[in-house]
Amino acid sequence: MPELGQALVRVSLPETAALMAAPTDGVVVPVPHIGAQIRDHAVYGVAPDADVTLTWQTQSGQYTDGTGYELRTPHIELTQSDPAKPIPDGVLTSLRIPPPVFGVGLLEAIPAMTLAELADPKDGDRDGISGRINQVWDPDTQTLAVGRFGLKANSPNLRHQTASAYVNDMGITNPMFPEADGSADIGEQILGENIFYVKSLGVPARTLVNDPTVQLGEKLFADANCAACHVSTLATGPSDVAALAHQTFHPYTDLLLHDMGKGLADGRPDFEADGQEWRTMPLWGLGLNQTVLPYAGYLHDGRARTIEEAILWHGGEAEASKAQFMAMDRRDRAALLTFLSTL
Ligand code: HEC
Ligand SMILES: [Ca+2]
Ligand SMILES: [Ca+2]
Repeated sequence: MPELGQALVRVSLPETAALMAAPTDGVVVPVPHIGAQIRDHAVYGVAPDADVTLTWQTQSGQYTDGTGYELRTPHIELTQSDPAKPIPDGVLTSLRIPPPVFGVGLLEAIPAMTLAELADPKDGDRDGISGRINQVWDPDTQTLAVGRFGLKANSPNLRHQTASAYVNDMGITNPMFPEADGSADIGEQILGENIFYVKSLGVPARTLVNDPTVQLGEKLFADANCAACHVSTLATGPSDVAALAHQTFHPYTDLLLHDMGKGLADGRPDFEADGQEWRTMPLWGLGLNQTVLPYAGYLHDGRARTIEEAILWHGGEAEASKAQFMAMDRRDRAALLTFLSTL
């Protein structure tokens, strides 16, 4: 899939009551012989899980001022030549791009209490926004924990996130996800060093903070209620890394799940996240995404080619914010996008 670079496809079977009772799996029921993720490449001598064909469907729309735009939706088709790994009818699929990994040490050190205070699952203040915490399984502690990482917040901490990336994205077994006989490709030391590496990756500084256009954009961001989900300022609690402890920082996320409408739905639940819910994406460093990776897209599956398209895809709890963006004149839209690109 050259257009998206490292895009990957998560798969699972529709949930069954029996499996839903097991908190370790959430509601993700792995596909027999394949697991929960398609590996469309493999090392020499091993067949890939399946081939993934990606096609795009485009649709056009208009801002209130009549300016036109075009959005594209991805469609994936899985084809299987290996009869030993049949793809069952009704398989649930979810196309994903890998999110940036800087700043995650700060996100991990936000006290769970802060996230609980930001959550408003029943929309008690009736602003149309009902963020909620994903409760997920932590294999280390064998308990449910607050989900923070992953596009549906299905991972409780960087140890789990890193270990599951090793096994799912690269097929490398490790102390948290070993082989059936208990052995593993890498040990505690390599896993630990990698966790420390992502944990300590710094966040790019904001630029042009005194520029009048950027300041206008920041005001419009607040006016359109974007900050109800993309929370600008949070603080860490204690941390085993001194540099991460008690820091005030600006991630532009609440780490909570929000219903983003049918347009962005993948229909594939993950723990308590349903098929329409996604974790608010942090917006820090946004303007550098395509500097780092020129073909990087936005949103969970990279469908948005620009920051502007990413906003136009917002629906569900973010419908009112999107409507405000669509009603802005050309100058205001440009100012908001300029602000976002300086984060
Ligand atoms: C109801 C909560 C909510 C509101 C309000 C909201 N967003 Fe979002 N935003 C999200 C979620 C959730 C995602 C991730 C969607 C996905 O994974 O596909 C997201 C993704 C984004 C992205 C893509 C980031 C990336 O790295 O790909 C941008 C840009 C963005 N939002 C900007 C805005 C702006 C600007 C506003 C106000 C006009 C806004 N959002 C309002 C929840 C919200
Ligand atoms: Ca609310
Ligand atoms: Ca909700």
